[in-house]
Amino acid sequence: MHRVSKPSISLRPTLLLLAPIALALLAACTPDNAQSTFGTAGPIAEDQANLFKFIFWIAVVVFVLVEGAIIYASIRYRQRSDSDKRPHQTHGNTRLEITWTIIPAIILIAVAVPTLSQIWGQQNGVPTDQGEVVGVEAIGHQWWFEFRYPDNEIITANELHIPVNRPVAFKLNSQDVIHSFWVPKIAGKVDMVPLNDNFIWMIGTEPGVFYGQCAEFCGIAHAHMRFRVIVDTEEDYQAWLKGMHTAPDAPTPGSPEASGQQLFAVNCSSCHTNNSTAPGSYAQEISTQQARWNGWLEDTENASIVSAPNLTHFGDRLTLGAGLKDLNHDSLVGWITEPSSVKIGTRMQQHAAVYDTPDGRAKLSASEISDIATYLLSLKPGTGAAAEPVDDGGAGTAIDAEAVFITNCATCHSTGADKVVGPGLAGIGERASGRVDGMSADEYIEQSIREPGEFIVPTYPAVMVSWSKLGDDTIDALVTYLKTLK
Ligand code: HEC
Ligand code: HEC
Ligand SMILES: [Cu+2]
Repeated sequence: MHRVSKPSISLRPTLLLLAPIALALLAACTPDNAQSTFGTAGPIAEDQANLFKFIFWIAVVVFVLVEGAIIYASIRYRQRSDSDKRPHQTHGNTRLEITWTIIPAIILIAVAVPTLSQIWGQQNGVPTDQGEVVGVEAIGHQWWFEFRYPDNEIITANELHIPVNRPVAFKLNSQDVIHSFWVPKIAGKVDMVPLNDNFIWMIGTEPGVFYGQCAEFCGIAHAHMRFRVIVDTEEDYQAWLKGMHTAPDAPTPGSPEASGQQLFAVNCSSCHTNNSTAPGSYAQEISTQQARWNGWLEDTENASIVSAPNLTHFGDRLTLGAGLKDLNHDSLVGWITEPSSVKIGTRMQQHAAVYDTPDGRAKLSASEISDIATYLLSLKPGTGAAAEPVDDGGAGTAIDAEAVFITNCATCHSTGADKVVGPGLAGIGERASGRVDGMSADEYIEQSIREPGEFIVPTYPAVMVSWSKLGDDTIDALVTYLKTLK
């Protein structure tokens, strides 16, 4: 025994230091942790956790037997004194070799059977015998997630509502990046790949808020993009669906919300839709999102428009910046003031005209930013007391074309010469008649509003969508108003 050397002293502090680190890392595995795969809340995650445990215990038995044999042999047959001779050396023992080939083969088969049957089961498509299936299209973006409910005509971002105990069938794809879609406690993971649809289904069996996570390194903001899956009771889910089709109450004139609404229309609505509650707005948002994306693709460096999260009923959300921060007035003010200080690599600050300043901070005063935040937080399903203030200009009453312009157009057009997303509209009355052969100024301006795709002003992106929904009277008033811009 006197030959056994003790571990050198210097190892001990290292071990002492490593122990708490290892413990801290292991603590991340407790079932309570938001992203632990052990505290499961859905059948797929549960099957996967059970399979893991099954394989783990087989591995433990193999480990104990093999390591035990090694330790036993090295103690039992160690060299005890200088006079000990080397034991007799043997080579080749058919019976032993067959044994230790067959045993691992049996173990591997035992592991393969449940693994393969689970993979098959989950690939087999969404179960149709467990309640009405909810269809969701999840789309990856740099650096956030878009969720579309085609059957309910709802678009939202970064927070997904699903009903408890009903299967949800996801179609996964991506715009410009490869993410891996993963909800650790419920199901996962499948890649979201551009130009390619992948599928996954899941069932949430407990109401609550669950973390989603991109599980594949995708770029600079990989660590800063999460999403939430909110598993609702059937009642809450139906209320959510209904709420997403209920417009918010109009802000009281003169309130911070009203000022925020105006500022949002001018500075933010080129990229963010925040009123997709009316019938038809689902299809409109999909084509608008596509137009924003085309606009960005045309000039990825200098584009002043890019596809962005839909902010309808943003005040009902729990988080900000793709699950990065809890949503409240402070965090929202921080985001609007300087998005990149919250999230590295975000395209919002890179591309929005409102951050086109020497120091990159918003061209907005602190009180303006606070008003926008107050307004966004006020966006919730309304009590139905007041109608949506936008768009119709109030049939019957005199139409305030300037107000219609500020609400719907100013986010992309200045009334002077400056380019924002589209051309500055000063002088449009004069140049309009020369744009298209045989078209009068009025005809051209009206066409620009109703069918902007018919003539694209050279060097500009084709991001403008049709505004026919404003109605004939409002469009007439807009044409008259635009011709006054000098
Ligand atoms: C050039 C397009 C663009 C403009 C203009 C723009 N944004 Fe954004 N915004 C984005 C993009 C892209 C994201 C997603 C950022 C991310 O998560 O990486 C975003 C994210 C957000 C979010 C977080 C959304 C969520 O689901 O968590 C809020 C809130 C927001 N923007 C508010 C505003 C406000 C307020 C303005 C106007 C002052 C504005 N944005 C102007 C592109 C834009
Ligand atoms: C999402 C940004 C965006 C919005 C919102 C938008 N436009 Fe445009 N608009 C553009 C762009 C970009 C162009 C130039 C490319 C083209 O011809 O489509 C343009 C072109 C035009 C033109 C032709 C200008 C010229 O010099 O020939 C007119 C007129 C016009 N828009 C009016 C409007 C009106 C009125 C509204 C509101 C009802 C509006 N736009 C809303 C982006 C937008
Ligand atoms: Cu990712």
